[in-house]
Amino acid sequence: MTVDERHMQQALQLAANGRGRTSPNPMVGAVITGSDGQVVGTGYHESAGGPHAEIRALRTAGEFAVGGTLYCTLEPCCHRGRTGPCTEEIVAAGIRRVVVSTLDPNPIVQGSGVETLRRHRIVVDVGLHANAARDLNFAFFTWIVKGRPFVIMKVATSLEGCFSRKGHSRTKLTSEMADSHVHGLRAEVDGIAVGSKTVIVDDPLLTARYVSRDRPLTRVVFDRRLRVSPSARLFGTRSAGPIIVVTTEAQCERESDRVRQLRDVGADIEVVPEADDLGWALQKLGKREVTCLVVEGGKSVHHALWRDRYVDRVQMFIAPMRLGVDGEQWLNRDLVMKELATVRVTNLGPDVLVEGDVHWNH
Ligand code: AOF
Ligand code: ZN
Repeated sequence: MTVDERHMQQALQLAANGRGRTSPNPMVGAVITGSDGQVVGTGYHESAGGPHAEIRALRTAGEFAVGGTLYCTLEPCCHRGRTGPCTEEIVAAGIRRVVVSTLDPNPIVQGSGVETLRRHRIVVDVGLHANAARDLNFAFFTWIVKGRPFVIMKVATSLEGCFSRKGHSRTKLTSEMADSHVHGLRAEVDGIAVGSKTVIVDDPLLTARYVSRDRPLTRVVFDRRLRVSPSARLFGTRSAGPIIVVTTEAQCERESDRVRQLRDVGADIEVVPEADDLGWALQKLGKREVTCLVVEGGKSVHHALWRDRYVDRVQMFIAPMRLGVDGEQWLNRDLVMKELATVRVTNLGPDVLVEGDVHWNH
């Protein structure tokens, strides 16, 4: 490993300290070496609104940054957002060289951070460990470019690909170990979505349990026909974060009483057109700064998201049991598998998690 690679590796590790806390901002890490090559400063972005990674690293380095090199997992920004432009401070600190892992796809940055640094005669190298830097921020990269959240389609199935027993409420398939993994995943995303049938049949809480999470979790119910009841347990969890019911304009007019009752129990109603309702819903969630959404079912929501190519990642938990003739099939698992570009398999006690990114969105 070269010296540059080693320092960028450290910057990537630092960036990951912000996991689950930086949204809607990316995770970013920075390392500064002084003119003698020794590490003199480190930092990472802790939360949106707080100082950027570079600024924190510059603060720890102080005057030792003069003549030094900055390693940064994302192109330094040159705009004024919640905080000021990093490029100005890098220049003012006397940094001589900047090694950037990947450009910032934010349309207001997108290469101009690098240009600004070069205009000030700072040597800039781009592309070291770029894939790792992009993997770290898959959600941010999708959201900032497409305006919609990164969509994870999550399902638990039996060996033969069934997700529940026909006509039964709540079929328990996975083990406790898989369940705690799911709650860990919920701690990192911005939102969880389900279809109205899942709320009616399973009456889930949709909260992140057994893990620490200190920011709100947005819960979304896709409910074109406004069937969800204001007495669903979900509406008792308003303190965990917003609860958004997505429905159509026509249904809102027809069911004005239901709309009022849902608002009374704390739901936000998002109205979308009939055509491409999911696409509109995702854009509206994007505007609410939901950068990563896990869709936990049911089958019809999964089917529609898959058909319209909004799924970015698939997570299939497979339990070692068969439901036989009683079982209700999920989507065609073989067809879904064929579209996955990268597949990872993890053992979770008796269950297996098969996870992959869908090639058409990558
Ligand atoms: C960096 N370093 O650590 C981060 C960056 O509202 P602001 O001022 O925090 O700016 C947010 C944008 O800045 C965000 O959309 C992304 O483009 C970039 N994030 N940039 O140089 C950092 N977190
Ligand atoms: Zn910045």
